[in-house]
Amino acid sequence: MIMARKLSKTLALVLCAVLCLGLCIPALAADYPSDTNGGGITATVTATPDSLAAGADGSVTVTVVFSEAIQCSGFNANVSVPSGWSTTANDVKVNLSNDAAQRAGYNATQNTIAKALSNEYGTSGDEYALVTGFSITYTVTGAAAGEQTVGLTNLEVKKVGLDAAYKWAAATAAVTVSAPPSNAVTLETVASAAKVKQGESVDVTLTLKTADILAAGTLQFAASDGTNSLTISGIALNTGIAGAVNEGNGKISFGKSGSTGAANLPADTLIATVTFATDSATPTGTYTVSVDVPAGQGLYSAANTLLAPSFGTAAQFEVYGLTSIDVTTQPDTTVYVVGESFDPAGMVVTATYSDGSSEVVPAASYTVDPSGELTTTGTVTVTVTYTDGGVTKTATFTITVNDAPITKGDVDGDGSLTMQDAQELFNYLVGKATFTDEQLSQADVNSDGSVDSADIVPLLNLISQI
Ligand SMILES: [Ca+2]
Ligand SMILES: [Ca+2]
Repeated sequence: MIMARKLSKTLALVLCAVLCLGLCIPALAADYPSDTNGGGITATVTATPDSLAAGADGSVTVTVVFSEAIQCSGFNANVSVPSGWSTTANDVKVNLSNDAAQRAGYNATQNTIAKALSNEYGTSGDEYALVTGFSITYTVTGAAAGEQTVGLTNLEVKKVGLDAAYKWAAATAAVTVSAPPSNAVTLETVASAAKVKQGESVDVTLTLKTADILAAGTLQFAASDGTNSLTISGIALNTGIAGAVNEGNGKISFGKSGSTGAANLPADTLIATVTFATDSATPTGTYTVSVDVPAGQGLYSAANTLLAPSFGTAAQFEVYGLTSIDVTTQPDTTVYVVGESFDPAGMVVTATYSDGSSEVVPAASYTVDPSGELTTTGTVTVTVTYTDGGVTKTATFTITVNDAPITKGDVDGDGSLTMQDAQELFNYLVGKATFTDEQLSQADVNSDGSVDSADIVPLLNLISQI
């Protein structure tokens, strides 16, 4: 009893609060949704696909799904149909949770849907239709570029038993139609290498991107660093291009005289491979490839319509070259005796390029001067020469070349060959002097094992060479 009293008291308070709110805010007292946002029921709209290629034919299906099934007696709405798109009565359908079939109800001419469901589903209780959403199938022919709005506007779903409806100003989705118009052609170039050493060549391929078929045209190729243009050493045309003419100076023409269907190149076709040449005089730097339609010329489709060319990202490549060489490791031997030959063993020569790169030069690739027997004594400059890409650079370093030690003829042992040595030999031969073993070794100039008169002429010859 006590609990019942408390419950009655609580109910009374709640009723009082509801009445007060109803008096203060009459709108909340309405027992049906009258706003245009579905009265709290959300409508999720999906378009599939949500994008199309301009000019394309196809279909787009739009589905409207309510966040909860609405027990209703009927509905009406406008169907948003973009220009050029179309639907028929059977393309717009209502989805019902209590009926596997979809119900059509559409006035295709007026782009409206309206349907009284109560006639079909009875007028009371669970017999009423439970609407879960709608579906619309559009037929698209030659889609126009731009963003198109599809779906339902001013949608009203009538609630059973009430002279009111759930309303949505729009239950629509956007379909983007984006692609080059059919009369556009994009020319894309790709370089075979990002870097080209002076003296080398680079191939650049040109690919056509278009929805049309290319039948005729004239194109002008170039590669420039902004000041200097490279020489074009060759153009290889797609074998599918009929009547193609290499006009020289980087210009090609095909399908001449406006003849339609001369080339009939489909989209994404490789048009040409252009070879740009460089030499040792080519300025280093970044070169950008351009492909232009010469003034007064054009590109034509198979239908002989003039195409509007645009150009994708232009190919770029860097021309670089030899800037210097350095002896980064000295040779193992830097001191020689006259008559010996310079030996580069152990020497490392490094080449540096304009792009900042460097590499060790193979020993077989550079030359050294002097080569052969060293004939000059003292400090001798050695020059290393290397040529790459037609560019020649040198590096120098020094070696020391000493006199050969005297092994014969220094009879008096003073470290040099003079007439005094001949005098000493003469004195020995006539018995006026005696020699030590070292003197005897030096005096045996002809190396025959004895010191005698046969050593005189060879000794005089040695002295005369000094
Ligand atoms: Ca001497
Ligand atoms: Ca001798």
